[in-house]
Amino acid sequence: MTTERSLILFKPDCIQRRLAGQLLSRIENKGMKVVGLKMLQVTAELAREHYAEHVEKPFYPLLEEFITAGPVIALVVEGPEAISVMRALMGPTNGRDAAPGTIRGDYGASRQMNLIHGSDGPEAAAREIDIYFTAEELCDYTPTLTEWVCADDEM
Ligand code: 3AN
Repeated sequence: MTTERSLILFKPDCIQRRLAGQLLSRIENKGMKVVGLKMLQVTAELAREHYAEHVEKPFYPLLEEFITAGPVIALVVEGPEAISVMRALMGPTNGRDAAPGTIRGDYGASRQMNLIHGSDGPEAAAREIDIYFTAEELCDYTPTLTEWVCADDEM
């Protein structure tokens, strides 16, 4: 099993709707380890870097307007297969397709205002973590409950 890191964003709709605490609880309850966390304002330049694959697409201007419309909270989450675990916890991009029980399924019904971003693969995770965090901002620690959350051969 691979221990992975994923870059998570609580998007401006999440912050404005005061849902950050509820989303963080879901991540913690799942057994993921938060190794980085900060609030920031995404600039147009940062948005273009993060969403490089979408910059030329027709919907990009609206996406940039949304992601820069208010502060976000960026997190780095670590755990066994953290990337796919987080994507399952979030649900699919469009909240209307997201099953109840997922974050997007429980809190929204929009493709754009879908509350949370998570890296979609190891390369994206490395690139995105590097965009939002310096190495010094990430904490290396072992939560004392680790042995009750995951077996040795799962880490
Ligand atoms: P995710 O948020 O699940 O990582 P991405 O990276 O494919 O999804 O898309 C990021 C954002 O880009 C979406 N939340 C949505 O706002 C916008 N987006 C993606 N695909 C489309 C589309 N086909 N039409 C309009 N907006 C889109």
